[in-house]
Amino acid sequence: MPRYLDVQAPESGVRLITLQRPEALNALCTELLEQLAAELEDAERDEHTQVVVLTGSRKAFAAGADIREMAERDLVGILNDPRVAHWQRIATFAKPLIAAVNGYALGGGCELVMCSDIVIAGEDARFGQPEINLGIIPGAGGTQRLLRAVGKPLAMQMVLTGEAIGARHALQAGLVSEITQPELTVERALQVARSIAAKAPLAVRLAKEALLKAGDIDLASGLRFERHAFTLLAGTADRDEGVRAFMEKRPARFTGR
Ligand code: DAK
Repeated sequence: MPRYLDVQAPESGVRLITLQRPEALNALCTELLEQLAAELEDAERDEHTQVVVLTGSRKAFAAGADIREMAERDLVGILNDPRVAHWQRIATFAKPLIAAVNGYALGGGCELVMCSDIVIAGEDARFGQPEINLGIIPGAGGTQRLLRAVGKPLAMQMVLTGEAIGARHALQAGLVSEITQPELTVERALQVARSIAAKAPLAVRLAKEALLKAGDIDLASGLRFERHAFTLLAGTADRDEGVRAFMEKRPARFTGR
């Protein structure tokens, strides 16, 4: 099976995953999704990895599911689709995931962006859910996460027309967190990753979990979760170290305990 990912560790605590299927604009074939899910699981188990940066090429972050592969699947194939499990594993990655996006992020590519926690986009990035042009709808969370991210009118417009939006519009709508020059996208994402990787790992993990709950559950339950997580962190060595480092006017040295 070809390897569709390039994996580097350019900074301490940071894993950089680059999608590499240029001949199909990083279309997300089953093998690529399987490799990505496995890589994220490995990163989650690895105590030296605190943050993952995910990127594609200058032309495409990912142009969606592999349409050629879709053409070969009948209804039974769709019911037993292994991609459902791969997407589930990707969407539940517990450590921070930063997408560095240039070019096309369409269909499953846009859904991959929305599974990420922080999105740094090049000025030329394009985000869209064009599935309607193929007679289908988004299948990896596109209707649900897009509406939560950008609100009803824009989500409806994007999903029902299939038309993509540019990086500035995506920033204004809340789909991305920051825009850079295209050649600086990965560098900026790594800078953000480095900053997060220097924090207390348990606090980072629980902060991500608490923030994601805000989109899923009612306010009272979310506040309860926050209180429990806050109390739990109060008993960690890293909390003692963080407070002590502040008093001693020095950088904290967190150990993940
Ligand atoms: N799949 C397969 N090949 C693709 C592809 C794709 N999505 N996108 C591009 N390619 C291939 C092209 O076929 C072409 O290959 P050759 O013909 O050279 O062999 C090569 O990449 C270069 O593409 P173009 O020649 O088309 O390049 P252009 O610059 O002219 O156009 C484009 C770029 C991105 C506008 C265009 O390629 C395009 O419209 N691509 C399709 C975009 C699209 O419709 N994406 C949505 C796919 S549906 C599921 C979860 C998720 C999904 C489904 C199920 N489950 C959990 C069950 C998601 C569905 C989708 O994403």
